[in-house]
Amino acid sequence: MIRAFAAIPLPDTVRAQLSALSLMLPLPRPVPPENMHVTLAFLGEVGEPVLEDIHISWEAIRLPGFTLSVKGLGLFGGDRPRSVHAAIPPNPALDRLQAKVASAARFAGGDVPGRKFVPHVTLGRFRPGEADMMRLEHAMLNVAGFSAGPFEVTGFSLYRSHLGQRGPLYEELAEYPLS
Ligand code: 3AM
Repeated sequence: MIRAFAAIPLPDTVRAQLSALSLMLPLPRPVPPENMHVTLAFLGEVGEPVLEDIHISWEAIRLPGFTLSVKGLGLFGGDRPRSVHAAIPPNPALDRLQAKVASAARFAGGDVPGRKFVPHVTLGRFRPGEADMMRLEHAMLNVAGFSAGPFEVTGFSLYRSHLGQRGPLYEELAEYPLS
């Protein structure tokens, strides 16, 4: 079984900006810049034959490239925050791509969670009680005006996630260019 997901890789310049941003936040486990991306569809643990079918379905996607920006910060988890992210303003082309990637994967036999798509770049994750939320939210207010981009999105990729004690390691398995 392969733990896999689809995501938009970010330009080095944007990852450097996001990395500098995350240094301003008291994050117990910041996401390293090489792991920063915009997740489109999480596939979970998937068998190789299904992953191959999903790969073929993603190769058939024909959609135009578009521009993307990053603006502001947010928390996921409601009353029990579990991650902090840089937000992505509403972007119909991104929504269209995400819907296509998710529906193609489901049609090919993938089990993609049906939760609402909230585009973001995760900067840090934490278990309950692991982060000092007062300090974190104060620091987030200080950098609330953060923005990066716009930059061109020219494709998305299939990643394998290797879970390790030092955090996940993402291996790019395939690239899917947008026209
Ligand atoms: O980088 P982000 O946070 O956007 O949160 C995980 C990460 O996305 C997400 O898949 C991406 C690569 O690991 N992920 C992990 N487990 C998940 C799950 N059970 C999940 N997304 C949905 N359901």
